[in-house]
Amino acid sequence: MVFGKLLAALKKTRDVLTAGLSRLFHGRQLDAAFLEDLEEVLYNSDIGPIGTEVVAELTAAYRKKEVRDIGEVPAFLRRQLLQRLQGAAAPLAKSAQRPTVVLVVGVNGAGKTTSIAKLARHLQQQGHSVLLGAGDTFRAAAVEQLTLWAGRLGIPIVKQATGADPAAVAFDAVSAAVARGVDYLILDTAGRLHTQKNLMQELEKIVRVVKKQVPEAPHETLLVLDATTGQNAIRQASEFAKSAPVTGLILAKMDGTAKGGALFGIRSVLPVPVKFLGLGEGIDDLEPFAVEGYVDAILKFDGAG
Ligand SMILES: Nc1nc2c(ncn2[C@@H]2O[C@H](COP(=O)(O)OP(=O)(O)OP(=O)(O)O)[C@@H](O)[C@H]2O)c(=O)[nH]1
Ligand SMILES: [Mg+2]
Repeated sequence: MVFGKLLAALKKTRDVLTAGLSRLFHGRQLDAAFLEDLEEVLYNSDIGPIGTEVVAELTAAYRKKEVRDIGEVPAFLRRQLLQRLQGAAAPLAKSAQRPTVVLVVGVNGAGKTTSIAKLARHLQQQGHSVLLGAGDTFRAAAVEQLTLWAGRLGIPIVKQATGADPAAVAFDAVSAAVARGVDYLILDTAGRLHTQKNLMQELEKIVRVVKKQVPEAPHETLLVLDATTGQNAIRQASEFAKSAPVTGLILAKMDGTAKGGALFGIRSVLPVPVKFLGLGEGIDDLEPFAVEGYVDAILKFDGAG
């Protein structure tokens, strides 16, 4: 019931979008006034500027009489959203040579460590061996948190004391991953340093050190964004896009937020694939992103048609 979980997790996002749409469709016909109202509903849902674009497309199609009836609108919207997410899904990289190094970045509290645990579990279930690197040496208890997850999953972890140089941890972790021949090394990082600039410099240093042993690593740099923060997540995406070579996104906390539509805005500032969605705090609450599943989960509604 993979789809069932996604559908349940995205309920709030779907509700804001579909409640407005259902009201709008009731007893209306396709005309200029309807199009205006539709734009407003879409704009107020967190899909933002994409809504305006989609309505412009619909207006053009309406003028050309390609779309005549209000009953055709839901399918039109669905097609438009799917189109805008073309190429948005991609599987996690898998290097031909072990290990595949996955660096996980993001601001504090975004959901990095939890997502790492879930990702480790996901990879484990696919039959891969995994090693974790506790690169968040900044926050006390960060190493403990990851160690706890590693213990539960029975996955080895490379760590040093709080305050250690994260690049040194990364170096050790890559050495261990190479020596043990693990399939995946997942590196945690700190979300907060004294300044955002320091954070970015530290990430650059980690990348340099990782490359000393595995030149093509990290094979993935995944940015974890907290979906509940909506516009803030979009700002973070554009900040990280400037400094770190992000290869993919994990949108955490998609459950319990009405702002799951922020995914569109996030990808408009950082057009990299969405690799996973976080759907809860449990170890199994991570799903590979799939465009159709996502669009259907936010747009499934019982309006006209
Ligand atoms: N509901 C929900 N909560 C989540 C999800 N992912 C993470 N969380 C919660 O978000 C909080 C922060 O998660 P962490 O994984 O510690 O975040 P972090 O980015 O590692 O934070 P720092 O280590 O402080 O930088 C925790 O309470 C998690 O349980 C998710 O997909 N859904
Ligand atoms: Mg953490």
